Amino acid sequence: MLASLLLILPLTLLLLLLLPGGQSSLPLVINTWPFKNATAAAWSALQSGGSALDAVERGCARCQMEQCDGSVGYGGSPDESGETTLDAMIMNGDTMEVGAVADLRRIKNAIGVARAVMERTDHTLLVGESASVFAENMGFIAEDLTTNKSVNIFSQWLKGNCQPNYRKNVSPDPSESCGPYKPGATVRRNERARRANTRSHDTIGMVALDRDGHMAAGTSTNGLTHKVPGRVGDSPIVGAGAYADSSAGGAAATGDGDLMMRFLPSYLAVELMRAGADPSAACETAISRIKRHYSEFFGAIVCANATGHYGAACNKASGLSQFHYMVSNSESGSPVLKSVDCF
Ligand code: SD4
Repeated sequence: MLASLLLILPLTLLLLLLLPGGQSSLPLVINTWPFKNATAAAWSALQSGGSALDAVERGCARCQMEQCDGSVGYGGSPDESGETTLDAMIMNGDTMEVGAVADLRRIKNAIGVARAVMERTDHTLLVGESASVFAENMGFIAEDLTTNKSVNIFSQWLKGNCQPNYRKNVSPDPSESCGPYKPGATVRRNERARRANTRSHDTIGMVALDRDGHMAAGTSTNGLTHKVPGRVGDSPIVGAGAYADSSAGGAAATGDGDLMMRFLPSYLAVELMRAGADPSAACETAISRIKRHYSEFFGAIVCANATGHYGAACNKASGLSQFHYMVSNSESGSPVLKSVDCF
């Protein structure tokens, strides 16, 4: 701990001196989407002396409790069997420790369990039923994550012949029928149509920097509605959903995780900032890399460097022409809504 402090503090001071007028915009909280209360919770954690990790945990936990946009926390995005399952991750940018949970069942506080994985095990990622057992052992309460709303989404979907869904090359034809499915003929499909229901999804991804430049990042989501049970998205995957290195920067992504996780966009953005790219350019390059292969993908990313400068980028796709995100720093003193035009 002391060794990492000694390494990071001089670097932070040097970077601050290099800023115009020696101004620092630290501390900083930045998160995906207009989840203002989450930003406020993270900001107040920092203001009351909490660490960057505390800020990220509290910010994401606020969204979980408020069920931000129905896509964070309990009662949203029922899978093919009607169950809500959660993915979350938290990363310490000083020590590079990570805790994550995926396909977590029956526990509301996914980001809290992710932090417990980091602090109470030597592991990085726990999944599924075993992650829930771990959480219960660590004192998290097991409860049903189903709500009237999620039951309703699920029953409407069943009534509509399970449309849309994420199956392909199976029988019966998944574009017309519910399962159970078995392997079937290979069919070419329209990517845009297939991914139609990813567009209403708004994972929280957050990066926080305290006043001394200690950085953390994290995510929390209930994934994609009607996902195949067992599906894990980008959010709990290190370097995909989020990444933080206090000596370089932090990033957090949102969008179609099945595609985005193939490119580790958060890791890429941080490495670009390490090499000197400004946060907006780093975010744009991370998006461009995905766009090259999936021009219509739904996704966005927020980036912050070690001096508290930040940016964001998004892919222009149907339903996403502008991406909204939140920032709180020493200049604003409170959460401010920002937006960036997608390209
Ligand atoms: C996922 N990336 O599970 C999440 C969903 C999301 O905006 O962020 N949607 O794929």
